Amino acid sequence: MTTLITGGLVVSATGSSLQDVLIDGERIVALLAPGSAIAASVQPEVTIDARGKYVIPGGIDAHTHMEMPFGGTFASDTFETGTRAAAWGGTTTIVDFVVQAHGQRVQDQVALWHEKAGGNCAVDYAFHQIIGDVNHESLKAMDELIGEGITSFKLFMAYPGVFLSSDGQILQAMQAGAANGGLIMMHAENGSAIDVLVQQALARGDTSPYFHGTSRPWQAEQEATHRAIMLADLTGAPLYVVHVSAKQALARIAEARNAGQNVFGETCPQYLYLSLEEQLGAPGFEGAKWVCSTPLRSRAEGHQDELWKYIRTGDVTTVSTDHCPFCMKDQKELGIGDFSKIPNGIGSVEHRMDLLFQGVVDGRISLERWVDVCCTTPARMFGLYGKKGVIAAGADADIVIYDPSGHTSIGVEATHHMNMDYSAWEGYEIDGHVDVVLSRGTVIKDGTGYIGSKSHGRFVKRSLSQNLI
Ligand code: DUC
Ligand code: ZN
Ligand code: ZN
Repeated sequence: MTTLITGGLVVSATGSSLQDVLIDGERIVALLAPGSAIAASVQPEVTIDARGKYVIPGGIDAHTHMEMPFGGTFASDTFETGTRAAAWGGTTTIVDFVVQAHGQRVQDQVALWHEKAGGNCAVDYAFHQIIGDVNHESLKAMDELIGEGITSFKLFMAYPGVFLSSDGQILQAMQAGAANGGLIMMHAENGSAIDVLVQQALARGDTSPYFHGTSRPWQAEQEATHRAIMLADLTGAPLYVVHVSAKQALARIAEARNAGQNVFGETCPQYLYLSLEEQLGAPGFEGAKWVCSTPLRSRAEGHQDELWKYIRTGDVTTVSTDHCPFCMKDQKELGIGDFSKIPNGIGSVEHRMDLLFQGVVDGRISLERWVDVCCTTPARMFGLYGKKGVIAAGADADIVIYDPSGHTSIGVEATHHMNMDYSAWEGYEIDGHVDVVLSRGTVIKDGTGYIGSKSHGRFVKRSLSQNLI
């Protein structure tokens, strides 16, 4: 089947131009100058009119947790519901985290994740590996996983007793990464200090969701970020710091990058738009909707504006969602009277492309930077580039036709397709709209809605990062 997307403005990370995009089967085969003799000679089976719209690579959300076990419950989106929501929102690849906790075998967990995702995904998917128990066997598994297309490994400096690695364990895992080329991803918060602050807050009777934020202060994030950077420097491992929310942590990342170190920062839409005061501080138990870690930061301290700035400077390398949704009923409610029992996470996989496009409309980032942080650099960062993240001959035809004159109202009733009983983004109005979404040449969302299938998405083996300095 051949498809020609005509008349759209093709936006890449480096520039924008009017081009027709020719697709044959699952791949892009050519970009054609509109009105040229060659373009006129093409007789596609399907033509999609993209005049007045942007034609961009499908979004890559490099940080999701479908069905993640957390705090005695599971993230409420399955691979089926979560990837369908991703498709609605113009994300055509997710990279989800296989979880290895203490006492578990890495390879057993990888098999479990393949079982959960296989045959259930609306869009293509890949995996990172969480190493929650660094030991001889899991270090050996890191080498094996590189050959299986799982080329990045997340470690935790938070959650003592569950996922936290000691500095010695981090050092060992980084040495393994430096040797095998894998990318070390870090949840950088000082978990031991935070645990004491949490216990002290609860003892004072400060039990509401707001105190989740105040017991995870920016100092705990900056300190851990600094420690991770130093250990990476010591071992020569590249380092990707996930879900950075504190401006001070990003300043440290920027400093390491300026010194030439292979250090990268990721942030998420919630840290760009939402705050400690407005969301976590909402009346009663409402703030539980926004309990995630790292936490939302104070607007008075100006973290949000600084994070946008770091997207412009390039020190924020990618914007992912850390999609880890929980319903209020029976899930977030586990923490009524004790914020430390609220499952951590926010659902945004459906809204990332729109929320970041609003940053373009608001003059915070350029059109090209939008595509760069949401599509192209995630592909390069995680060994998907060429196949994903770019509109070029030979690439998978993962394409979003985005309407800058359209409108998207976000909310549970309005547009939401994630398996959640609330929206962290209720009432957000976006000056743009995901019109048509193609995954490997197949239209999976059009003006009528989602028209894909759960058997469409395939596991993508990733190569080593293509984005090191
Ligand atoms: N942070 C979250 O908010 N949820 C899942 C895990 C994490 O690190
Ligand atoms: Zn994390
Ligand atoms: Zn996460």
